[in-house]
Amino acid sequence: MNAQDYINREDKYGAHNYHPLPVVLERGEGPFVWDVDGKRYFDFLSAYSAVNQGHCHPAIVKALTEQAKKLTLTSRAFYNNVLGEYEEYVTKYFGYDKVLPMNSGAEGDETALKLCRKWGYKKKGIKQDQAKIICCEGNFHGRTITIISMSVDPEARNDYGPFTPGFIKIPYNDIPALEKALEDPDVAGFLVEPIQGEAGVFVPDEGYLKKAYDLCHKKNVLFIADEVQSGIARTGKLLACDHEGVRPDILILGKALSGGIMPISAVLADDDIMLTILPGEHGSTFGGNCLAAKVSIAALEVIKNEKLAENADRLGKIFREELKSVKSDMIELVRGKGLLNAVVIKPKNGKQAWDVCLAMRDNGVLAKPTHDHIIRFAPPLIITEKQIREAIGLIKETFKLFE
Ligand code: IF1
Repeated sequence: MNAQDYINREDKYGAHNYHPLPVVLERGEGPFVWDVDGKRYFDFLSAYSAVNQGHCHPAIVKALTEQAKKLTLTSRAFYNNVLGEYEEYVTKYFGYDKVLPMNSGAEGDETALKLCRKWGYKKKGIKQDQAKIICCEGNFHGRTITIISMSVDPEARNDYGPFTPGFIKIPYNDIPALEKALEDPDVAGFLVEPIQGEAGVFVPDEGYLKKAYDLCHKKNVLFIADEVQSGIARTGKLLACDHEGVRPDILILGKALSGGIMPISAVLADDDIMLTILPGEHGSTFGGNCLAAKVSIAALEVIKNEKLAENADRLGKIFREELKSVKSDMIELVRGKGLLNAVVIKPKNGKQAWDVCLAMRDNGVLAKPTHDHIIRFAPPLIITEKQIREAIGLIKETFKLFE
């Protein structure tokens, strides 16, 4: 089979809910992936920041395979000897009393919404079914019906109604709008991405998160951070909220919590909040499974041992500086934090971000456009300075082709 055969097969048997870049990958190692013809690429997507630790990190693969031979899943109907180890590890790692383990990021967000509502009724004293949660325009929190009820993106929402009520949508990066929304006494929480990913790596003004957090606290409203994409060293700190010294009341993690090896998400909170959910009131067959427990510990150890936050911070600065120096009238703007970056593309002679991504692919760098005119650049955080400089060279050459 050649590359086109693989593409045709997916096209024939798979639902058409994606429009992938035409490249067929079969192997990955560190910052690199190889296609079925043996061509090597720098991966500048990292599976949307799930592969922060690099592809097939040996320490994580080892944890996976060792545990896979012993016990993979017990369900939460029984105790096992590794879940508690993970729970202790992850709560101490992020500094919370308790963790609630789930699988996908969307499930993490759903869990946080349920937890917030529970707290609203049991602790804040909101009247039954009246709780509201503030969310931000331009958000991306996943694909479930409740989550897309928060979305303002027609592509994510069209023909999926009716939607879940109880959300107040305000503009992102807008403190006065938040202040106004917080006047409603039925508000239980404010859900926010510290950097908006899907919106095109939109970094809010400095101080936004801190001000938002303080306002929430004044009104006894939970500050809920979706760090599924921005968390776990991606932006140059363990959490993007750390840039402003904000400790979310509820923290949602996913993606890199497993290093991209399997779906693992988690919600972290202190007892006062987390213990409002009682046995039987929430759960998941696979959430907190034995395999995930061991994989996640290994994935988080890699982040610390290999100082990936520091690396992301240092190389991110180089990346932005280098891309800002490119003289191309297709580059409108370079923005981001750590190794979560985006280039806003000005179309030229009918050439769009998609065309740039195709040309980069030919040059050996994989990235994906978002919203037609933005390209996200997010390599695995284990990338070295030498490697990122080589990749930057390839990206620069690509832009030259459009001059
Ligand atoms: C897709 C974007 C990235 C997320 C945040 C929760 C989730 C995500 C902040 C849900 C997921 C994804 C999923 C992927 C595309 C993608 C994405 F372009 F849409 F915005 F990463 F940048 N919170 N993000 O970013 O996590 O349930 O998928 O595990 O195609 O849906 P999930």
